[in-house]
Amino acid sequence: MSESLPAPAGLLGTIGSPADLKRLNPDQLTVLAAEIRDFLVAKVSRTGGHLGPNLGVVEMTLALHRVFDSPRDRILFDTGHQAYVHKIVTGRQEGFDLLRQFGGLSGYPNQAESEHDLIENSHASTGLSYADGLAKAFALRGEDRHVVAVVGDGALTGGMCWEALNNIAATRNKLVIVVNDNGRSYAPTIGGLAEHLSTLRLNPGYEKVLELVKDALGSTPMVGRPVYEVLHAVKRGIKDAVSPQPMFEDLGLKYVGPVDGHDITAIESALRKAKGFNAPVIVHAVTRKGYGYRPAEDDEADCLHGPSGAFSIETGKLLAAPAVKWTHVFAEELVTIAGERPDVVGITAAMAEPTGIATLARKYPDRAFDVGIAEQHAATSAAGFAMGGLHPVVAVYATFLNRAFDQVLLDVAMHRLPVTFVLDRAGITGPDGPSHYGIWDLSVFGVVPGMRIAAPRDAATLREELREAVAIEDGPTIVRFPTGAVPADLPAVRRVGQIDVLHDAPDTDVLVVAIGAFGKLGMEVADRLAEQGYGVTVVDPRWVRPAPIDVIRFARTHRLVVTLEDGIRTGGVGEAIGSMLHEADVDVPLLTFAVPSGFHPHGSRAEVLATLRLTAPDIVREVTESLPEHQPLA
Ligand SMILES: Cc1ncc(C[n+]2csc(CCOP(=O)(O)OP(=O)(O)O)c2C)c(N)n1
Repeated sequence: MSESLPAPAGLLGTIGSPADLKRLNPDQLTVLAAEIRDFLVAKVSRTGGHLGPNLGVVEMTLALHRVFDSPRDRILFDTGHQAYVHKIVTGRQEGFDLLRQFGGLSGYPNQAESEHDLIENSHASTGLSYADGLAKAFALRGEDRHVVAVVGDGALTGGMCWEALNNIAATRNKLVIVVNDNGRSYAPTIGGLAEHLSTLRLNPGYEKVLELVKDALGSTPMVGRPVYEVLHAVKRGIKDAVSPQPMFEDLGLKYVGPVDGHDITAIESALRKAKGFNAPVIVHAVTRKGYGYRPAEDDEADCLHGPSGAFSIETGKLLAAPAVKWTHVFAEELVTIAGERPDVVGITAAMAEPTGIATLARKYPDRAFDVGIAEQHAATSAAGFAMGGLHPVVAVYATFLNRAFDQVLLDVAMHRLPVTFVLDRAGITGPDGPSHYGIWDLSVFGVVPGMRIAAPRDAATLREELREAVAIEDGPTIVRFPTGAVPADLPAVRRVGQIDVLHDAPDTDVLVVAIGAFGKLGMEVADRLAEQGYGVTVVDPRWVRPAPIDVIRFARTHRLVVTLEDGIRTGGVGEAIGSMLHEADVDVPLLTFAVPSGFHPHGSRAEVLATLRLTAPDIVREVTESLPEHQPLA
């Protein structure tokens, strides 16, 4: 936890709410923007957090709060990682000392923090759908309020945005969509849309031509028709004449831009124009990620998108010594496997560096595919790769595969296709909070017929289980592991069937089934129980779905079975083991330690696990309470 910095002086110290912004003149706004950048760099350099995206939206956010009347008008942030400036001008400057820390300010909009916040979900490409529904609700209720959605060019690569635009185009609601176009997701945004936006960026006179085209064609009020027209190129002849393609106009949406998102007067006037239109409008703002802070602007990889902890203000480099992370182990092993297996390809959804697919891309550029923020497409295109004779490895954060459940179930598993999903950041991840926790995968994907899920406990088992996964050719696999530094290897004393025995005991009181990275926790529990005289066996099933059948024979010789998993209890591995034991008529009591169902607040991983009582002392207490006397089995 960082000790607090002095309260901001200067103009920033006088800004307690959006009303205070409305009193400032253009010169003062320029000074304020500079102060906000200094504030952001100073605070985030102590706590870590989303820096580059917020440095890029300073002027835009000031303009939004001057032109619109929040919270009466609703300002929505797609993804929400770029809402720090919004927090700063809505009375939350003091909270930044504890940004993303336990009990402190959330890294995303949060309704409990402020009446100015609405969307708490940090998954991308949802903002326009919320905005469409909200604007329709205001219209139906007769409320004269604007809805404003800020969406990045990266988020626009997600299909939901296009479903939303298709619907929004058919309305006449007061909805302003601000496209924050910095040309980047983490890395430069990829794909046809990105190329199209960059052409627009370079053609400031282009909008006038589009106006004429639109007036000539009239609007298209029917849901579905605008996209139909784009897809079927009804307007192709005209479109070709005014190249580049009038993408947004073809959807039937008013378009303003491109406007320089760092020119406060220009962005403000574009927003006022959009507000006055009283129907859906797209304002295309061109910004620079990391603007005004040299180390972020110069950072080719991701413009200091989200430093994970404290960093040097001078250099932008993290202060903590670099550690070998789970992601690195996966990335290196994937490259080795790809060297042996020309059929193995990698897929990432806009997160090449954070998931390690970038390492594969550097070695085998033709075999690594970034599909944009499009996890559903990633899954079904992986099915296509597999149908075409390859073995795709789709690397995503555990939390983001949830939205591709149907694709994994029916497009991949029903066809028994060899696709390996690698779920990074599984379990309780920490500072990003509830919508980034990867705690649902074991339950959600556990119900997929034919799905096999491995949960490695260390670097050695990650390498081994990844190899086993890509060797499976008759159905999909998941390999899931947590965030952060990979722990020291925890070697098995022996292997029984698929199961690794981590600790054998002469007496057989308690069988601890430790899933994945909870192997270390299982050993701590065993040590503490052994100190109290209990005989404890610790096993790691390695493959947890389908339920690990070899656990049955261990369970028969113990008085209590304890399962430990970094995922939700409902439908989790512990419950599956319970059903399996029941069906096998093994009548041994079972204690399942797992994450309770719920949306748990942010903090460090250790702090959150402690509040959930997933620590060795808590587990030992419960175990001993349920086993008052410890006599070994006869
Ligand atoms: C469904 C989903 N997939 C991946 C992510 C991870 N992610 C967070 S921000 C981001 C890039 C967003 O780019 P953009 O919308 O252009 O915003 P910028 O950071 O450039 O301001 C990604 C991929 C996410 N939040 N949600």
